[in-house]
Amino acid sequence: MEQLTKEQFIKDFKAQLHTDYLVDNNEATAEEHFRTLGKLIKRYVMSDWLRRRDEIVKEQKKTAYYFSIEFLPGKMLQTNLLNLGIYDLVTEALADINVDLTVLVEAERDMALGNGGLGRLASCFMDSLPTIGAPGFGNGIRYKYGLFKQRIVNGYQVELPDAWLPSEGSVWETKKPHSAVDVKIYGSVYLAPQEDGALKPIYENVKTLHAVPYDVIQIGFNNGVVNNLRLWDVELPEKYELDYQTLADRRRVEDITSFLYPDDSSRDGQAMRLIQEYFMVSAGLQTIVASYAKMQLPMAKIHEKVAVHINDTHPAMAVPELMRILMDDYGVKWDDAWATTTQVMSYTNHTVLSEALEKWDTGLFKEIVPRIHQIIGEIDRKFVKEWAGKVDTGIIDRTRIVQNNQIHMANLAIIGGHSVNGVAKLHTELLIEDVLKEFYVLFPEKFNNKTNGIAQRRWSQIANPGMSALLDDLIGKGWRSNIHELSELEELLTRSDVQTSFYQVKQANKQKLADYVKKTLDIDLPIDAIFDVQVKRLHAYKRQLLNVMHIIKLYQDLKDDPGLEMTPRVFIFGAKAAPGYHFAKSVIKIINELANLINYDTSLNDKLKVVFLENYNVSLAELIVPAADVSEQISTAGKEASGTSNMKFMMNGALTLATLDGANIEIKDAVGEDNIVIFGMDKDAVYAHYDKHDYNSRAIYDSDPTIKRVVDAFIDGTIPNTHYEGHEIWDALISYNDEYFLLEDFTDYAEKQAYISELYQDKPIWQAKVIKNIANSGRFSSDDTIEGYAKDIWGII
Ligand code: B1H
Repeated sequence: MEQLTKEQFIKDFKAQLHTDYLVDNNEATAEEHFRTLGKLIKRYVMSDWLRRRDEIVKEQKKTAYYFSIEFLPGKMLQTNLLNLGIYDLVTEALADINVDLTVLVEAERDMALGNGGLGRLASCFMDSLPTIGAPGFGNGIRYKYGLFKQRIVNGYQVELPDAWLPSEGSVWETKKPHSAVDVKIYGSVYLAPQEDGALKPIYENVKTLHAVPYDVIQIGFNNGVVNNLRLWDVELPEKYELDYQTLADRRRVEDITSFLYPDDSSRDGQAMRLIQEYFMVSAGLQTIVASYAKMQLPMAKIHEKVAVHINDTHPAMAVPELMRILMDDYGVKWDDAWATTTQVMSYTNHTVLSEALEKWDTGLFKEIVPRIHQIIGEIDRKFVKEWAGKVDTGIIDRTRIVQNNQIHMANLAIIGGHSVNGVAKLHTELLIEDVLKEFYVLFPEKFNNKTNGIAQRRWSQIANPGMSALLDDLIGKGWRSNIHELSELEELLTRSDVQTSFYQVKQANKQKLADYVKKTLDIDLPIDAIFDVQVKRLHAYKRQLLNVMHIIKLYQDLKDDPGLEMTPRVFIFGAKAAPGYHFAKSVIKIINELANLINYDTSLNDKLKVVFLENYNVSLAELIVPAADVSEQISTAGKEASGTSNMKFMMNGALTLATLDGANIEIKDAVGEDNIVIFGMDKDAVYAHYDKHDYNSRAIYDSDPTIKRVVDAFIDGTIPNTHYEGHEIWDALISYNDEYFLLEDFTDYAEKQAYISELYQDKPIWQAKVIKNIANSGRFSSDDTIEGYAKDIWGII
């Protein structure tokens, strides 16, 4: 954008307010101020945006399209101001006319079109792609309702719809009706032989959906590059309105883009989800192929200009859909279409949990996407034929796409692409050695690792202005554009004035969070206590319950001996449970009742507090992460593919208490063993139990009185109002043999927690470790991660 002055900005801002709302600055609401600023930002970047588009077309740049059923940007105002380089200017200009930027920031609704880490990662990539100047665009769904809003009522989770989208639409998007495409579902299809011998698909009784794109600006950091996140909405095509005569018919169509499915990591196949997946894939690919066609290059070489990334299996229908478009719409022969399709496609796996590997009944495919069903059948048949006689038939049986009348989406994505990556070193190893080992026999060259990263600007400069100002003082401002300069802190680890400054910043951030807790929950948090935080989706494998067991132990210790010397602790939780995930909801109830028990027990002398923050989301994370002293990353080893909050906490100077799982291992490698606290079984120990079938939680329970007492607290009335939930949990731990090995890891966990309490007392040592973590967090920048994708997988830079 062109050079902007404060005066010009104020003029623009007031004029925009007049145009849109017919109000003067002093009459406008925060919402009106926010939208006005958003519109101005869009106006300021418009020339960059158009130039970017023209440049890609003119230079015929190879472009990557990141297909994801989830994007979780949170709020965009601050990021956009920062990346445009006008954050300070706008803050000051607004202050001059008595407008407080922080109030405008609050007025923006979180865009929560994702469940958790997977969607947030996609949004970090959307920030990093333009920042490294790469032509990389997002492709997803414009859900009218994001992830549900969580309320806690009597300790229970209640889910409310998240109507995030104002009736005027999001201020960051631009509707593009002229770029709409039609997507066909249902009906039947048969292949009619043509005179030239080719087979032409003839469709009957199909339903046509009108897919309308909304383009959301993605601004690069200080480089004039603006990319695009394309989100698709469904409309009724006027041309086909006779297909949808009743209100109910119409509602069913509108429902396609109405909400995000809230089940992080597993779900059984609902038809609507399959339609969502196909809708987004088909609309995206039709557009991409049409714009390639304009280049007048051979269709069979589309891989030279286009890369499509399949983020988890949800967009895996991209493989057969590209085949369909190339063959049916552009007359490309199967073999040529297949050769180019496999070069276009690449896939990221995000989980090893077997329940999360998507499978669909063939019947549903046949009904909803009959042509895709046919093409998948053919891909499968050719795959089996190609490998027959070359490898063990068992391998073919287990790697083929169609098995027992089910379509295995991961198999489709792997067979139909040229790259498969995991999201942390350990995770990729596990894919190769275990989960996908038979694919590794067939296609070793496809496998590679891309450890996740985070958009560091949001998680440092925006979320933690106090720390950022301190960093400017200590090492200059260079770190703001080159995060690796944080390593200059290595020289300062033991300087006591520096330690004190970081401590003061942390205390101020803790006070800010404490103020929020006071306001929302009316609980007083002592900020000299250790703020010990576990925020993430609620899932048994993430082991929030292990954290709870430790809190129960501390509570019991303090009740036994009220005079016990103990570093005060505040345990902070934030977690949404999938609405149908019974066990997870019971854990939430337990945490809330335990919090009630502990927070109002004056005999504990404020040594222990427990807080469950409702509706954990990106914005809340930006408040919580900078205030944490301890980052709980305690999943059963081998289960958490990567984790990304672990990186955010590290960058904000929390010490990580972790199992050797996911990216925790790489954090350990970055800071060294002395600057992270590791406990529990590693992946080999976990796998040894699987191999030998020798885990016995009851034996541990029977032989360890401390553990027995903690586990029994779930059923002996210690925690009020949890009769039902307590028994459910006791049963999971004892009767059902503790699937995630909490009991085995408990003792080490509690010991390492005691060690942390001791460590915190020694400020110089603690602070040196804190600074060491910040100094080494630069390697988890998503700018670097995405550069790896762009070079190694997509070949776009
Ligand atoms: C991750 C999911 C996921 N892995 C299915 N898998 C979903 C799977 O709605 N669905 O159907 C939703 C989400 N999410 C997470 O991805 C991993 O658990 C994290 O460890 C990882 O950091 C994150 C990003 O790679």
